[in-house]
Amino acid sequence: MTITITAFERSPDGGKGLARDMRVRWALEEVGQPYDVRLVSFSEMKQPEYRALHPFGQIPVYQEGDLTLFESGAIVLHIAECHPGLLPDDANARTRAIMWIFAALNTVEPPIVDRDIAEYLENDQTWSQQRLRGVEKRIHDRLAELSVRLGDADWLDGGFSAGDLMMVEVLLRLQGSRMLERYPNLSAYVARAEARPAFKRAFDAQLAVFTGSPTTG
Ligand code: GTB
Repeated sequence: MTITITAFERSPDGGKGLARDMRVRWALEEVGQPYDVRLVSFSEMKQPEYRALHPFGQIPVYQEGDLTLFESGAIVLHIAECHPGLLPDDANARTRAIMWIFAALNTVEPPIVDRDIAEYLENDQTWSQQRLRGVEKRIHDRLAELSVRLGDADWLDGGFSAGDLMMVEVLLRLQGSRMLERYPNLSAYVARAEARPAFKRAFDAQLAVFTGSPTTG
């Protein structure tokens, strides 16, 4: 059955892979599932037809037969559960990998998103620098804790899993901030993930939207 995802017609990041279609593309590449991409404009995302698919008018949407999903975490989990490659077979290890997806989205990502908001949307406010410092402290607390847990392991819990995919996606949003540099093991963790052929294929596919090449994964 054909899988179709939505992505920005023009991502504000100019193809750096920071929009949330990237994590879905990467998961599909990891499990070897081909997919089509429907590019949408900001105005199209706010139309009733699109909101019928995604109530918040955002990307990504995932469609497969009569299944329509929004929320990148739910989409990646669905892909991981339907195809081998992103979740371990052992039941406990599988649940722990899912736990790491939630940890990435619920515990690590929120202050990172807050930082982008403080830096780009609130920078004209008198309190923005103070806010930025507070948010960066929260991020460093999380990174330090994550760094201790990862230690010198390659991945968070055994082999590469959807939990690592999501955690790396979240950490990648810090690129440009230099915040990861203080944690050599986290920097190496991200680099290790970026070196995966599936990551590269996904990255190139989203970049191709900007260079005019085909957008099918
Ligand atoms: N919780 C949802 C999920 O995980 O799927 C969040 C989805 C979401 O935030 N989608 C964003 C969107 O559609 C794109 S990814 N925004 C349009 C809108 O809300 O109107 C967030 C994003 C956008 C741009 C950059 N960037 O340019 O660096 C990075 C991340």
